[in-house]
Amino acid sequence: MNYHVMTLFPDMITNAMSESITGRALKAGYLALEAVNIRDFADNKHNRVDDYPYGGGAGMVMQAEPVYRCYEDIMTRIREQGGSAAAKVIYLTPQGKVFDQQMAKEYAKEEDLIFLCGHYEGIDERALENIVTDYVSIGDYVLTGGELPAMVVIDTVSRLVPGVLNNEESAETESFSDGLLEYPQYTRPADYNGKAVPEVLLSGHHANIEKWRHEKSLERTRKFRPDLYEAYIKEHPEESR
Ligand code: 6GU
Repeated sequence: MNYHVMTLFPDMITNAMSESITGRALKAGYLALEAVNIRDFADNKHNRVDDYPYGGGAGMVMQAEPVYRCYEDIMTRIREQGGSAAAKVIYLTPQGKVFDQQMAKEYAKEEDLIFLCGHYEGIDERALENIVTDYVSIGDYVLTGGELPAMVVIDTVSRLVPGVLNNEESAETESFSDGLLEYPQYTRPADYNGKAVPEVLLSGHHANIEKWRHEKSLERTRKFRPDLYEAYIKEHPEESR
């Protein structure tokens, strides 16, 4: 998977992605990441990429031309490396479709993903019309820019890319893979300040442990995410109680 991020803050992206599991996968070559500074494509000697909004109003708007030239620069490299001329361009915006695990699964099939991070009051609509294929939000709240949302999408997609997780970290039994929240986990000591680990987990009886974990998943999902619980029960009516 090759990620290309258009941003005014490239260090924010490369620094965060170089840590932990994504950092390991970048080093091992399962992932590649370039953060391209939109400011490098400014057409004036002050490297300004924003201007006042037509029609007035608060804040500044990112200009179309530097964004478009940055995109062309990235597409040239993708073509040189034999990538798809139809690479998706994901614009991070609170106006977008709310990101979920299903969207991550679809993105993980792509060879290249291009992210466009806005700042100020937004980006000139004409640049968006020309290049953006997907408008994506990460939830109903407002952030200062698209960098954190881009990293949320990249992190989520990355753990679905083959090779990124090892067997122990494997994606399979975790929250949302079957539409339920994860069951509680425990490690040593067996007694922590008078709080004991549930007996069944010490029993070595694997069928009982699986049953207990599934019950805990159901219980939690019903309590904290009734929306997910209802959807799960629709698919598995025999588990209703
Ligand atoms: Cl994608 N961008 C910004 N600026 N704020 C957000 C968001 C995106 N998703 C939720 N809030």
